Amino acid sequence: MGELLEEQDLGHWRRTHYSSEISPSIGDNEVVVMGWVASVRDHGNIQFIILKDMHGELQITAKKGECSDSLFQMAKEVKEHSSIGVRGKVRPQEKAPNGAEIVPVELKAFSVAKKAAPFLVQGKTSPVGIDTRLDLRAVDLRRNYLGSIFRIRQTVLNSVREFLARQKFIEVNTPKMIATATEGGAALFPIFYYDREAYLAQSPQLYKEQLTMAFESVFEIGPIFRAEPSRTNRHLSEAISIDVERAFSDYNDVMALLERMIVNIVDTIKERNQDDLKYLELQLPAVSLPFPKYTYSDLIDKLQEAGERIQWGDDISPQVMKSLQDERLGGFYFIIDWPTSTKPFYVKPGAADNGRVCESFDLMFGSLEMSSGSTRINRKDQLVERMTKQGLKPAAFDYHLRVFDYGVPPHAGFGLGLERLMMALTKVENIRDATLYPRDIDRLAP
Ligand code: AMO
Repeated sequence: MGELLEEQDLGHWRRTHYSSEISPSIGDNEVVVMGWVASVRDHGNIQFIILKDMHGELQITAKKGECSDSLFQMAKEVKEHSSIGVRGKVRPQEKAPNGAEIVPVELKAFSVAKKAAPFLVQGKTSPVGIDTRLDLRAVDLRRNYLGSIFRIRQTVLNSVREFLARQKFIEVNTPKMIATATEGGAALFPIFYYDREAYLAQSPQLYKEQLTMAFESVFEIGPIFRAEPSRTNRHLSEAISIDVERAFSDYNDVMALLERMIVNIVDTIKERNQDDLKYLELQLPAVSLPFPKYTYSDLIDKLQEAGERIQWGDDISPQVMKSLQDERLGGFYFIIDWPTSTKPFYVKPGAADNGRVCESFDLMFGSLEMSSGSTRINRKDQLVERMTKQGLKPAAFDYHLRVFDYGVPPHAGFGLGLERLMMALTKVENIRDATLYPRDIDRLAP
């Protein structure tokens, strides 16, 4: 590192413009821009620095003779990923972002990159594997590719909140340290809770159901914890779930709500993330209402016809789904009416056939499960019966069962995995890239 590149404090410097606000129309006024060095190009007597900030990129052009010798030397030494500020003037430049470049008068290096990162900010694909990137995740997240992915994620979250707010839903937050399991199949993370054992919540299920008693329509966007010992590209130990629950509704009503919510998300991304879609060269999935619905029983028949050794009552794995060569199963579709035995205790069995099939659905995208939902049991005796059948001890759920003495409304809801939805929307192949700091069996840091 050269002596000129001494690190300096922010001091009185303040940004006057973001990269996106730099244009030839600024004229003769001096600007102050700040960000990170995305790339440096050395052309002998000219140094081009591409500076990246939260809104995009701009070009700094340091020409020998046009700027001071010391500034020119600094521009020569500054490395990619360094955090810098530049005071200078704007000059029209057709080839630069926004048709303008900055002619620097003063350059401040706030924090100099000590090492070359193993990946490039501007590279759409990475030369190194995901584990190397995750070890330096905050730096990895500066890559333009991930910037676009996470801006789209922000639109998804905004659009969900706006959509549900329009329908008068109340956003809630429920405890993440809990006393009992709710989702039969998924494993729990035990924790020490003072002198007792407790668990990290697998889902806000029982709380969101209870809250329909007071607020009718509730939703939560928050973490769910699943001890998933398998290493796959679609499981996280900590994921974000968009949980929705609505009183005086059944599973058909919430399926209709869910599909409209997805269409609204896709439309909102098209409207608000045009630059990101262009950069990613991304075509969002085609969505039209209503989404196709297949009953579980029909799918089992189809799978058996396709030669799969699957029985009625088995879960349908992504591997098995891949054997169906049906183009209608490429996008979003519902699998409805699952065997009651495959679903958790709170799911309402149907009226026919002694409740063999329950009022439940999975929303799929191709072979990837996006969401599960159902009509819920709202009568205490039925709930106790289902718990007992599944080998659970009703006494352990006393805190929950007790509210059923006070008029629990008929209700239904779903949980939609945010990262899974991001995989469907953005074609991210590994779920770890749809979350900032993934947690899995091998990773607890950063
Ligand atoms: P379920 O267990 O099917 O249902 O979870 C709902 C959705 O959450 C997402 N998801 C995950 N995403 C990433 N990694 C994981 N380990 C993981 N586990 C689940 C999936 C899944 O479809 N209480 C019910 C929902 C309800 O009925 O309201 C539930 O938790 O996208």
